[in-house]
Amino acid sequence: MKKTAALIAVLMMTMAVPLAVKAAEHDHGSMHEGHGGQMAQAGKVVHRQVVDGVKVTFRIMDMKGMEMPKGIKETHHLMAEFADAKSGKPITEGEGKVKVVGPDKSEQTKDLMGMEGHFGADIALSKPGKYGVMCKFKVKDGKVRSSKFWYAVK
Ligand SMILES: [Cu+2]
Repeated sequence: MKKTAALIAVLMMTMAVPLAVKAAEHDHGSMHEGHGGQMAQAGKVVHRQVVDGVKVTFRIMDMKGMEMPKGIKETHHLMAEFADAKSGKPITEGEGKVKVVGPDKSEQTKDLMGMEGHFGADIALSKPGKYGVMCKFKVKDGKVRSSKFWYAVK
């Protein structure tokens, strides 16, 4: 009996570790509090593409009206979801970078952070016009893939 309790305690501890890591990843000083699956669905799909066997879906969510810390210039949340193009199975491990070129040619480069079911970054799309979004990402096979699209802000 005692042994079982100890085993459960160990199991709970090992389970708590990845959760703690996740929470830490989330804490990058932005709106990620309570940013779960529901919110991920709230973003509008702006680009979908299959790159070398990996399906990537980009969503952009306007953060207007959300509680943001003062002095933050980021206005939108960019989300990327990866899936195996053949099986449709989501790919939750990987890393990526995104570069956004604004209508005034200004550039911003952000790391995509692993979040619940997606990879995200906060970006500033504060001026109307066309933004070029370039994303480079690496999933478990180690191959670097890229995807780009245009996003217009009115
Ligand atoms: Cu996110």
